[in-house]
Amino acid sequence: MNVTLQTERERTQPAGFDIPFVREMAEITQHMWKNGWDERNGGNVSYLLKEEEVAPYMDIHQVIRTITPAFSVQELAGQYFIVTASGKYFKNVLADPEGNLGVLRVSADGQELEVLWGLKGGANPTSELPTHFMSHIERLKIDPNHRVVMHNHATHVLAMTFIHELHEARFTKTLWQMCTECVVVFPDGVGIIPWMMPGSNEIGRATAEKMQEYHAVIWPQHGIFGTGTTIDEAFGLIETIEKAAQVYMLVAGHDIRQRITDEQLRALALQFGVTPRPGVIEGEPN
Ligand code: 2HA
Ligand code: ZN
Repeated sequence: MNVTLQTERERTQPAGFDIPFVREMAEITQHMWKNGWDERNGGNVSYLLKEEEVAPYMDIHQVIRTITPAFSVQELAGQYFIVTASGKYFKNVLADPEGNLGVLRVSADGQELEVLWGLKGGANPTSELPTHFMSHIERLKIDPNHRVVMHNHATHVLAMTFIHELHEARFTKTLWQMCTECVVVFPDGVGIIPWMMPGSNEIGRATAEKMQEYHAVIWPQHGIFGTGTTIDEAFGLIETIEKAAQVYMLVAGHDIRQRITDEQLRALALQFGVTPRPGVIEGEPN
């Protein structure tokens, strides 16, 4: 009886659902889509995997095909990633992980990507791969446990970039002031780059440079990049920033009768043992 049920369940699961990191990617992209952050083919995720996590589920000696990216990444040679595919819709990942996700290994010389699973039907890795890889490189220098880079078009973050000045410290302070727990969740604040062409190596370099100091980077009139040691952490960071931006968009233009004070921000940091980025609470000259 149990055997029959098991078989039935397996039959109704999309291919790949037995692989924990595939399932995690399929579920998180569905959450992002349901939040309205990933219209059409918007958004991309890359997740650094350990060889011992990958090997039980696929033949790591069987390269399905190789892809030559427009940039070389010696720093990531031999590393394994699961990534979302270019031009594919987050809406569809859950039903067809193999067509919308791919597991790749960076070749030993850092010049090629070796596809080990997925990217069915000739799909390619995300168009934002330069930003993802360059950001992984920078975050890993700071935190050896870093694993995840996540991009989406979080609605209120995007809206806020139209009406708030794009000054990192002042933008960060506004976000911290919107929800009590913000300063605790992202004490390093948010980095902001100028508007740039998506998909380019240039936006990759500019974003990665900010990643030397920030876990999250905002692309004006486009969206946000969040990073973390787990899918949950990167998602939770974006969720928290988005919530703050939503509150900002709700209160902007209204009479503010009370707010979180600078003293309260400092007290929160002390209570939760975090160090707020210097120059944010007190403001900085310029
Ligand atoms: O199309 O979000 O930034 C995917 C994107 C590009
Ligand atoms: Zn985007």
